[in-house]
Amino acid sequence: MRLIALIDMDYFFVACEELRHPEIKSRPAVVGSDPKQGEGRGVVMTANYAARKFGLRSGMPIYLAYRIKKDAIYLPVDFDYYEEMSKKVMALVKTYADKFEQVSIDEAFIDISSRAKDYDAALEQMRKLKQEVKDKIGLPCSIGISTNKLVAKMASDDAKPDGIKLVKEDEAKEFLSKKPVGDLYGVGRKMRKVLEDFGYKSVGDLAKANPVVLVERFKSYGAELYNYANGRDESEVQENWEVKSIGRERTFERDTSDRYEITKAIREMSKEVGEEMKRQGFAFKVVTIKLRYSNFEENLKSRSLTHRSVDPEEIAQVATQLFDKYAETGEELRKVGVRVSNFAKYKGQKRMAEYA
Ligand code: DCP
Ligand code: CA
Ligand code: CA
Repeated sequence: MRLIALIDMDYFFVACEELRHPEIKSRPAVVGSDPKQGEGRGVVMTANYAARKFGLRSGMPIYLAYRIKKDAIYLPVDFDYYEEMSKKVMALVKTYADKFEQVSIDEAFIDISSRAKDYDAALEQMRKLKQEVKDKIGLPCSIGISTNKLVAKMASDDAKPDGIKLVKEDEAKEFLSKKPVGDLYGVGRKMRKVLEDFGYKSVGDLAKANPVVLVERFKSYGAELYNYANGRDESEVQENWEVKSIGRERTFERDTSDRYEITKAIREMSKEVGEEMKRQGFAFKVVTIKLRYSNFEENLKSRSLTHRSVDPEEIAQVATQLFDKYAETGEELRKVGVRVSNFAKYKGQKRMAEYA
């Protein structure tokens, strides 16, 4: 029997902040952009559970959060620190794994089949892991355990916060069936609406649907939906997690502040990067632009997508947006660069492989 667990850190960025600022514990706290007294742009990256009680959520405009809860604690984002904590957590998680696949900064799948001979053993090991993460690192996490990745992931959502949930193979279908269709792994907001309009309100509705109809409506995605709704997922925990990057840089013949010329260069480089990425069969999650000014000052700006993408067009889009957002108007540029990073091996038509 396969046994797979998904470890996901609870309210990760704020939990990291609580660790170094214990005084904010138990108070509503948010990591995100500066709310600037309700005038701030940007969003809430995450909120602790005390803040979630007031409706504060990841992705919510920061000014809105501020209107709802002025006296919450608003903290700026410190990625380097969260990365450092993430590395510590992942190193520990790895020691419990036959196979280890990190899928985002705060989340990893592990295959524990050869170490845990049955459900009880799996539970016991994961309890120990959870305790160790708490004792050695000081952070709370939630763990889902099942016989495949899909159900392990959804079990971990159920276990939140600070819990463990085991869903046995013969319980998986029942476990999933009551969930709203939007909770099914890989179903985003748009897809949820489409599915609901077709009358599939719960995962159970999808599981009972005629697969032929689903494939007619949604092509290969329909088949995947049907399998997922029925708790079936054969995909393996992918050990060969690679982090690498592909980039291009261009130095202008003469320093320029001409937006047209610069974005044209960005688009061309994005296209090249996209082609190279395709050739290598990878997907990216982070787009970075490099701006070097006439005075040789250099500026790197990145954006992380919420999903992994293989779309070259998206590189150009994000890179141009970054340029428009961060380039100082009128400043002349000597050089501009585009880079994509944070790859996972791209396995064919895997539209639902958006774990992060
Ligand atoms: N994050 C982000 N942008 C988002 C969502 C999340 O930058 N739209 C960041 C902040 C989170 C971290 O990624 O702390 C992990 O995201 P999760 O979705 O796992 O959410 P949390 O860990 O914050 O909360 P939960 O306890 O629900 O897992
Ligand atoms: Ca999390
Ligand atoms: Ca996560």
